[in-house]
Amino acid sequence: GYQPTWWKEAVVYQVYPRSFKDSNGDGIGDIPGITSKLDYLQKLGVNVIWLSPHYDSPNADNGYDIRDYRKVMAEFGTMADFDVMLAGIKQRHMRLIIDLVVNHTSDEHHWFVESRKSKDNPYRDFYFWRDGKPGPAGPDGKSTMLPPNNDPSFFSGSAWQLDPITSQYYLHYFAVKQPDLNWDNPKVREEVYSLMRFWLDKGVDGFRMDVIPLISKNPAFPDLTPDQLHSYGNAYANGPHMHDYLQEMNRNVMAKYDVMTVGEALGISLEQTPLIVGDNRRELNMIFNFDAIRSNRDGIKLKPFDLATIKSIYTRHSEVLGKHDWDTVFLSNHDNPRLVSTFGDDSPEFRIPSAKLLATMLLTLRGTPFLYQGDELGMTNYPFKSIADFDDIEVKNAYKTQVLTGKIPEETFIANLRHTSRDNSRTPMQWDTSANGGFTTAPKPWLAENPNYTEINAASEVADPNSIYNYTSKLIALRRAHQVFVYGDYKDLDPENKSIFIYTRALGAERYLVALNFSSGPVAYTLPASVKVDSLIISNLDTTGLVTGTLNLAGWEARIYKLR
Ligand code: ISL
Repeated sequence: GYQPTWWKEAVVYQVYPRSFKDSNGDGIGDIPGITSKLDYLQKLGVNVIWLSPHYDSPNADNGYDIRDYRKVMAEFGTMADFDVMLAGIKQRHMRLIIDLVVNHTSDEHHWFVESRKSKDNPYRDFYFWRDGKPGPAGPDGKSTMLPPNNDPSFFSGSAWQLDPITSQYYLHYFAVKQPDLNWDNPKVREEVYSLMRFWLDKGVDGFRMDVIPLISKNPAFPDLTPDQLHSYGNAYANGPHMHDYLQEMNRNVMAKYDVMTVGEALGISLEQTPLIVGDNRRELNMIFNFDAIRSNRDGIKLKPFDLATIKSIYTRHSEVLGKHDWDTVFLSNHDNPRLVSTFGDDSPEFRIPSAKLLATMLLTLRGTPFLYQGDELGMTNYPFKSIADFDDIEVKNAYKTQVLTGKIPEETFIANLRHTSRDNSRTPMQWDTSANGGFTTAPKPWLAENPNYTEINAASEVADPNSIYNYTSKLIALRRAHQVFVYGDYKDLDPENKSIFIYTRALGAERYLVALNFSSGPVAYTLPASVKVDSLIISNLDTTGLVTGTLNLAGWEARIYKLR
C-alpha cells in the first residue's frame, strides 16, 4: 500500500496575495489581509496554503519576476507581517508552502544587474548570454543581427533580447524582464539552495516550484524544428540535467526538512511523471500535469468540454501513477479561467449546483486536491469588454503581436480571452456587499472586482448552510475523515458516458460511490447490478431518498453513497 504522509492527506488552498485581501487601503492585497482571513480558511477546512509569490518584485508578471528572494514585496507588507501570518497558520494547525520561482529572476535582481554589465563580470554566467546570428543585409547594405536561435517566448516574440551594453542576447522564456538562470553554473544552484533553506529555516513547509522542468537547457541552443515550435513548452522541458538538478536539490535541501514539494510540470507528459515523483527517485513529491485543466483549450480559444476525455485522463493517471507515486487534482489556478465558468455552468440556474458538483469531484478523486481562492464561493469569469480591462502581460503582449498586426480581429481576441484570460481568476476576492466587495477600502482595486460581488460573496455564503462554501467545507471534512478518499483505489464505472461521471473509491472493506451529472438535464441512471448502495452521504441538492437500482439525477446533481 501507500506510505501515509501528511501531504498526501492535505487539502491545499491557493492564495494569490495581490487579490486576496487588502488591509491598508492601497488597492492591493497584502499579508496582514491574509492573516485576517485565516479563520475563514480554517473554517473551510483546508490545511495547506500555497502562497503565490510574496517576494520583492517590480511586478512585470505579478511577482513571478523576483528582485530579492529574501525580502517581502513592499505592497504586501514586511518580514514581520510574514512571520505573524506564518505563526497564525501554525497556530491553526495548517501549513504553508510558498512559490519557488527559480527558472528565472527579475532583470532587476542584483545578479542580473551585475551580469549585464560586462562579459567578464563574475555574474555573467548566472544567465545565458549568446552572440546574435548575422542576418540578411538591410536596405542600407549593412548586415542585420538575428537572435541566436528561433526559441519563442511564452509571452510573445523571441525568447532572446539584445542587450545594448555588451551587444549580446540574453535568454528569457517568459517576459523580457524575466531572464532565465543558468543552472549549469554550480554557483547558481548553491544560491537557490541557500534561499530555500532561508525560508525553510523560518518554518515554511515546502514549495510549489514554478516551471521547474525548464531549469536545464541545452547550452548549444539549436533551432527548434517546425514540430517542436508547435509545442515549444515540451521542447523546453526535460533538459539534459533536469533530473540531476532536482536530485541534487533534494539531497541538499529537502531531505533535511519535513517538506512538501509540488512542481509546476510544464512540458512533462504523464508517462514521464513517475521519473519525478516516484518515491525512489528523490526528486519532488508531486507535480501538476496540465492534461485535464487544458483539455478544453485550443490556444486562447475554449473548445467544447468533453466529459469522456477528462474521464480518460483520470483513468490514465490511476494506471500510470502507482503506489510509489503521487498525484495532484486541480482544475483552476491563477493561470486559468474560473472553475465554474470553465468546467461547470455559470448561468443563474446552475452556477451553485455545478460549482458544488465540481468540488465533489475534486475532493473525491485520487491525488492531493488544490483549490483556488474564490472557487469555494463559485466566483465566475469577468465580463471583459476591451483591452483596457486587462492587466496581464500575457494578454498585453499578445494584443500587440496578434491584434495590432491585424492577425486577429480585436472582437475575436477579446471574445476568446473573456473565456480564457488569466485575469479571470485574478479579480479580487468577493468578501461582502460593501464597495469593491470588501476587498479594499481604496476607491479602485488594482484589478476591477467582478460586479457580481453583490450576489456572490463570502459573508453571505458563510452564513448560508446551503452555500457552496459550506458544502465544500463538508466535503473537505469527509475527505479528511475517511482515508479511502485519499488512499483508496479508483474505478470509473462508465468511461464512455458523455454526461454522467460515476466512480468508486475503495480501501479494504470501505467503499464509496460518486455520481456526477455533468449535464443540465435530468438523467435516470441504472446502476450496475454489482453496485449495492448502503446510504447517501451527501448530495448537492435536497436529495434524501435511497435508491433501489436507478439514480434519478437532476441537472448538475452530485451524490456520494456509501456502498455495501
Ligand atoms: O498560463 C500560461 C498560458 O496562459 C502558461 O503558459 C504559464 O505561463 C505557464 O504555465 C507557466 O506559469 C508559471 O510561470 C510563469 C507565470 O507567469 C505563471 O503565473 C506561473 O504559474 C512565469 O513565471
